[in-house]
Amino acid sequence: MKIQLLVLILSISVFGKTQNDYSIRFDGTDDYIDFGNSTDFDFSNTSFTVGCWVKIGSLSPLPGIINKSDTNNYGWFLSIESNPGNSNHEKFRFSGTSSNSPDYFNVYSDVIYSAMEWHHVMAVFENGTQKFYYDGSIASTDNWNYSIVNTSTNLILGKKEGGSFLNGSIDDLQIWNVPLTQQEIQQYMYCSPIGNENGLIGYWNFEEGSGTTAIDLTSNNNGIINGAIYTGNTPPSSGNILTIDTVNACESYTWIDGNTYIISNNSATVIETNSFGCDSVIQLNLTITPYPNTSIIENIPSLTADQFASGYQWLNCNNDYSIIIGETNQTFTPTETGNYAVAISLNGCIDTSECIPVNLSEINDFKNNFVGVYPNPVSEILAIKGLKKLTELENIEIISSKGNVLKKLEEKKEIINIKKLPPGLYFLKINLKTDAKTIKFIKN
Ligand SMILES: [Ca+2]
Ligand SMILES: [Ca+2]
Repeated sequence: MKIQLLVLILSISVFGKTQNDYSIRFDGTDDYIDFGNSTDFDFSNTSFTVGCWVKIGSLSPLPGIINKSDTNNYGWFLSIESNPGNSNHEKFRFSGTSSNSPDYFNVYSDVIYSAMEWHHVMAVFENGTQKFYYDGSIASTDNWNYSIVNTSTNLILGKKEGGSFLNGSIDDLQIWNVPLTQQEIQQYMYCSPIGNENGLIGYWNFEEGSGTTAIDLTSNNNGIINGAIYTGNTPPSSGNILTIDTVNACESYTWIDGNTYIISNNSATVIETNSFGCDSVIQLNLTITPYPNTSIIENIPSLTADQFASGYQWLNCNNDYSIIIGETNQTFTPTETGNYAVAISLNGCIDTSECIPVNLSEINDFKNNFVGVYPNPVSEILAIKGLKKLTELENIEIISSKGNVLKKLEEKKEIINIKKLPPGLYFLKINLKTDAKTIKFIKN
């Protein structure tokens, strides 16, 4: 019977991280994130949607947020309007500019911003229709039928080209090359995208927590962080809703989907509802390592593990599988009769062999059985003591002092008549299958 003594699971990740842990904070002096000058962000007259969660620390000076326009304001940008005396002063603004006349559009949030609050700003451009959504509600629209000028300016978060730096925090920056509906905007406001949604061409959730790379979860355009820092102050969005559950297991693993996997798997997914009521995808990344072979080669009294492995520990089955101190080699030779097993460690997985009985009392070696001759010197009858216990006996030889074999006995004969031998020195050689013993005697 094989007893599974030790089962080691290498490591199991702690998953369930469906919270939003970080946003990115800009100091209002010189911090920004540069996403480069990708044509992904040139829309001309094709539809797109852009926005983020934003929390402004100070409205003075009035900052840019996300910008793809040049110093002449050609291109598009999301900022806060700075125009004292204008009814839109200190409201969020989304603008695009063309070389045609009328040469720009503006859409605004409907309320003047109150500092130090998280708000969700999302703007949609369609040729002929532009909309500004503030906290998921439509705030204003414009109708403009021209193409936005494509600029060679890099896409920058945290400042307006030629304008002011942002003093505040940003999270869940998204750019889509499709016009999102209000329902979709409300959905992605709380339930963050994963990054593989159709039409999503840039999504940065700022969950790195450290470093100078803002990873684009659409894999298109990572940003280089210049001075901005991660903070734990986050908006009420779900953050990461794709969680990779990395598991290393031995032999097999039963996952939360109820399936027992016996080979590695990196595609299984389950969908759970997280604390925001959002569908949270958990994807398995499982590596299965087989247990080592635990067969034992029996060469009684020695036992040898068949498997070449990184570790061995021999165990005493008769004593509750206690460790036999110091017996950590591939081969083990017990000094007592008993039942023995070995725990074998390979690639981080440990398995234990079945117990092998070793009965030393049945072992016919000279180490465990006294064999001698008497009387010595002898005149006529030579008796061999202990011969009966040797079950592996091959033969018994009487050898002269010059090395000649004078007599060879194939049977287990305890009494030998040596009356005919001339007086002198002789040797009695007892040959076992794997051992031999020579005893000197004198014939009178
Ligand atoms: Ca975040
Ligand atoms: Ca700085």
